[in-house]
Formats: sequence, structure tokens, C-alpha cells
Amino acid sequence: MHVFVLTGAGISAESGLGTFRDTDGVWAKFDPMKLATPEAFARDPQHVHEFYNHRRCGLLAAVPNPAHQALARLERQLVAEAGGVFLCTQNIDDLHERAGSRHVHHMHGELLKSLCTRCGARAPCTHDLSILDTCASCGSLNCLRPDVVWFGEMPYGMEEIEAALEASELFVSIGTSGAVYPAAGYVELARSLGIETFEVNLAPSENAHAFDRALYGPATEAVPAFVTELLEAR
Ligand code: BJW
Ligand code: ZN
Repeated sequence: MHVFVLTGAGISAESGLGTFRDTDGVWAKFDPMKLATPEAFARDPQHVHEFYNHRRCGLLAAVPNPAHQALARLERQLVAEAGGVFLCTQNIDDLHERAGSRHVHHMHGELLKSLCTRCGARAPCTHDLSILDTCASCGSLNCLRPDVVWFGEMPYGMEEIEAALEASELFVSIGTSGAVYPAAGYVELARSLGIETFEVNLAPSENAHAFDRALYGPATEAVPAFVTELLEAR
């Protein structure tokens, strides 16, 4: 069986990483237009660096939770049976990898990487970034940014995502509000391809109507329950 899993901030909420659009979310405290656009970075790069430096520190202190671990278990089991999981995450954290998932597609980039705006090099980065940093690949000064996808930028690997979706038998959306495109459109794409759709979330998302089935509850409980049921039902 081939399963396409789309995850969002809700899966990492119980690891202590904030979601974006909940009442206590990141965008309730900070203006995304001043922090998560290429124009904001061009205007005030140090301000944007400080926002991501703070979140990088939070990520380094966080640990994966039972929901991340359950998806790693699903992947191991399906791979052993010649199937697999395409784990497409909107999250910029590395908690899926640390829980043991092998193939993770970060469509909105990775907080623990830097991106050089001059040469395009992407490099591991666990330290604070600043406008004074130099790119290790091309030697340019004042050119590194967090390797994250901001509003108005093209998410990573769109063709690979769509090919994986087309090859799957089940589409599962976990912990995402369905507010940000193109990810929010994948459930409709799956439906148009005749693929069964399943939502796991704390509460119904903006496109809850498009799912065939749903399970609502905190990810640490709902995702392990979903994985157990899926593996037992086959
Ligand atoms: C729990 C839980 C628990 C809580 N257990 N669950 C008008 C219409 C349509 C589209 C657009 C439009 N205007 C502009 C656009 C395009 C734009 C967009 O979609 N904007 C919308 C806001 C309208 N999209 C883009 O710009 C994207 N690029 C693009 O479209 O390129 C095409 C293109 C480019 C250029 C030219 C032409 C075409 C890029 C989007 C980039 C998003 N970037 C961010 C920031 C990344 C870096 C960072 O982290 O700072 O990505 S924004 C933010 O939102 C982040 C997330 O990945 C993304 C999605 O959020 P997510 O994960 O869904 O979180 P929440 O908070 O929204 O939801 C959490 C959910 O969890 C909730 O449902 C809770 O209930 C649940 N939950 N606790 C389980 N314990
Ligand atoms: Zn460079």
C-alpha cells in the first residue's frame, strides 16, 4: 500500500512548537508580512534572522512526540511489505526525521539549513544566522537566509509531490488548517484522482468537507490510533 501523508504544524504542537493560526499561534503574535516574505527579508534581514534564530533554538530543545513516532512505524511497516509512505511536511522542523522517518519531503524548507541567495547552496545550520555571515560555498558576505519557503515563493519539489500523490491509494492530512496553498489543494487533487482521503486533526480544518473520513483529537493520541487502525484493517 502506498500512502501519501501531508503534515502541518499541529503534529508538532505537543512537542512545544507553536502552530501558526491557532489563537495562541505564531501569526497571532507576529505579522507574517514582516517576517515570512522575501520583501520583508530584503527590507530588514536582521529582524527576520532574529525571529528564525529564536525558533531554531526552540526546535533544538524540542523532541519528537508519539504522533511523529507512529508515522515512522507506518513507514517501516509499509516498506517491509513493498509499499511505502510519501511524507510531505509543511513543517520546517526535523522531528519526523528524529522520530525515524526515512523519506521526508520538506515542501516549505528546513529551519536547520541555510540558503545562499547568491549561489543557491543549502547547508546544515544549527547556529544563529546574521547579516555578517559568509557563505562557505561561494565566500559571499551578507547573503545567507534561512532555507524556508516564504509567501510568494515556490514550495520545493512540486512535481515530485504531485507524482507521489498520483501513485498513492490513500491521502492523509494531519494537523494542518488547510489555509495555505498549494498544500491546501492536495485533498481536492486526491479526490479528483479517486484517492480516498482522511483527515486527522484537533478540529475540522477549513477543507474538512473534502475528506471521506476524519478522526479528531490531539495528534499524540489520534495519529497512533489512526496508524494502528490502518495497519490492522489491511
Ligand atoms: C492540532 C493540534 C494538536 C493544533 N494535534 N492538531 C489567495 C488564494 C489562494 C492562494 C493565495 C492567495 N494569496 C496568496 C496565495 C498563495 C499563498 C497562500 O496560500 N496564502 C494563503 C494564506 C491565502 N501561498 C504561497 O505563497 C506559497 N507559494 C505559492 O503559492 O507559490 C506559487 C507561486 C509563487 C510565485 C508566483 C506564482 C505562484 C508559499 C507558502 C509558504 C508558507 N510559508 C509558511 C512559513 C514557513 C516558514 C516558517 O515556519 O516561518 O509555512 S506560512 C505557515 O503556514 C508555514 C506552514 O507550513 C503553513 C501552513 O500552516 P499549518 O501547518 O497548516 O499550520 P496552522 O497553524 O495553519 O494549522 C495548524 C492546525 O493544527 C490547525 O488545524 C489546528 O487545529 C491543528 N492543531 N494543535 C492535532 N495538538
Ligand atoms: Zn553562496
